[in-house]
Amino acid sequence: MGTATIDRVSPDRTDARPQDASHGGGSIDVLFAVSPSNARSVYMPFYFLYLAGYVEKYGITCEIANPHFHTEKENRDAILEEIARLKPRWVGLASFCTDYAVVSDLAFAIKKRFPAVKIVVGNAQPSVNPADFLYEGGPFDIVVRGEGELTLRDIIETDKAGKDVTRITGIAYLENGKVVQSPTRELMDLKDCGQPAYHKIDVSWYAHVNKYLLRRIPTSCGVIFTGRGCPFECGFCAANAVWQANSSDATRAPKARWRPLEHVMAELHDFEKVHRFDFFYILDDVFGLTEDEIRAFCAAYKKSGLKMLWGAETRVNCVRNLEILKVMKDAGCIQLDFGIESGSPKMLKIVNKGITVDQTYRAFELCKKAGIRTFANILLNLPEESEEDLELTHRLLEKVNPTYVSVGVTQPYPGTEFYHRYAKNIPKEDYSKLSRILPPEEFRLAAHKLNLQTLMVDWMWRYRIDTFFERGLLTAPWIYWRKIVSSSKRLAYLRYFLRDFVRSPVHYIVREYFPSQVMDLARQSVHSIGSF
Ligand code: B12
Ligand code: SF4
Repeated sequence: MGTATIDRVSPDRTDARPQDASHGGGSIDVLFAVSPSNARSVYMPFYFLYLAGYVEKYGITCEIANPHFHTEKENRDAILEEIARLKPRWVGLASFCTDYAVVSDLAFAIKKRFPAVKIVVGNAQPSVNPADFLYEGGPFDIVVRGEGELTLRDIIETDKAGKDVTRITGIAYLENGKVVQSPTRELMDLKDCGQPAYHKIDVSWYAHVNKYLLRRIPTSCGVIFTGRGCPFECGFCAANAVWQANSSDATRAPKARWRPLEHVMAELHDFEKVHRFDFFYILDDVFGLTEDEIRAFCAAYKKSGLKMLWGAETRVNCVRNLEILKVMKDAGCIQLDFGIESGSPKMLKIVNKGITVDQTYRAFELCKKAGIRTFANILLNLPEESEEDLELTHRLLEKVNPTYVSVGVTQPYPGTEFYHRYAKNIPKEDYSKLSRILPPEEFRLAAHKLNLQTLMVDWMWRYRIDTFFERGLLTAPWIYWRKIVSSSKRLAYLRYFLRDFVRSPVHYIVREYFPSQVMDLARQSVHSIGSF
């Protein structure tokens, strides 16, 4: 711990001023900079934590600029100051499609002020469409496609040795005005991956109580990955495109890999003993692809003696029987999140979800029997969706009665099957419109004519707030309360409950008596959902 990071410029901390160059002030190899639009996300920048953890093992010096100011401008300025202070040779940026404009603006600002700094960009959007980042006069020097650890290390070591970085596999670059992609790099063995570099950020900032991680119940919660990749191919998801961008087409490298359990347990140990999290959430693309994986994880966790409660993201076809759910519950699992998407068999087929409505019934019934909370993710605006399809989803939800429902509006993100099939070429200038909260009509996939924004708000209210009080709290199991009472952060929890106690009735009254204002409320909250 203790390395100076830009977390020190968080406005919420009393020692919140940038450091001067007194720590040495020399240049470092790479500074990773979190997108100014993600500065207040409850999710840590996992991509940079993994990259930093890996390259550091090989003597590459790096830091993570992770400011937490409220405005994008403040965050951008803080990052620029951090570059001035640390003088990195490379700056690493990460971009989704939705923050493409923000990340591009940051890159231009970096190049303008520090023309000698080289910029490497990775993550979902550069992986699925490197050309968005490589054009004449553009600020990005190299795109890393897919899994980044091996490629980034190669880039920095090759560059340091004064050799030609364009020979490296897994990248894209601009040559004579044309985008050139080098051969795809093999996926790494996750035992070489090592631990995320938590010492590079202020983890305590992420340990604040919030209800967005273990969804809808207030927790101080760490997020962990036990593996990478997913063998399914849902039409709305670019996960395969991201990870396959790194696998050889000829060998069809395995799409799902697991970290060694001892690495996972060591990370969980630090979650509880060092960072004082009370809960953790497994954010694998799909947790529990095989029953063996679940059993091994639960056995190792029980053996570790750690006491955090946890939840995970999985699929209804991975919930195979009551016995395996009991094993999970016995190991501290309190909630499972499922992408059930729709109650219409026709929609499930179009989505290529690989699940049936019956499997959803069964999975929810088994969870209920086992006493595990259920979180159902629903998608509206699926291709060719009719009002009858929506009705079937209502019926499914009424029947399975999830503990909590989350509703999203399908968007044709680049890299997805839906993008190729329905969206064709969305100009990169329009990526920021790909919003699931306030979806624009131009990305309508549904056949019905219902207004997408109103539909979204209607469903959100119908399933999210049923009562005068935050439903998440009312449905929390007793082991949750036991955990809260025994937590060293019990006062922080109390403050959070009191805040929700006041907020929820206010939201309820607004919904009941000021329906036309509800849309405005949704508009205003779009940037704060899932943020501190
Ligand atoms: C977890 C997750 C989230 C989390 C956390 C995000 C976070 N902090 O990373 C939350 C819930 C916040 C989230 C939100 C959204 N997400 Co999301 N998310 C994911 C998910 C499931 C896993 C990402 C992850 O953390 N993987 C583990 C880490 C270690 O891997 P990684 O991030 O890919 O990083 C590796 C490589 O990409 C590469 N790399 C990444 N960055 C960099 C940078 C450099 C310099 C280098 C060299 C390499 C590199 O190296 C890393 C290590 O190998 C992916 C699906 C998937 N499986 O990829 C979707 C995914 C990335 N999300 C997606 C989308 C669309 C969104 C939203 C826009 C959805 C929405 N409208 O609300 C928002 C955008 C929020 C934002 N502006 O940041 C899309 C992206 C599509 C696209 N073309 O951009 C994906 C692919 C899923 C999908 N629907 O298709 N997401
Ligand atoms: S939505 Fe989940 S199950 Fe479907 S392809 Fe993406 S990661 Fe895999």
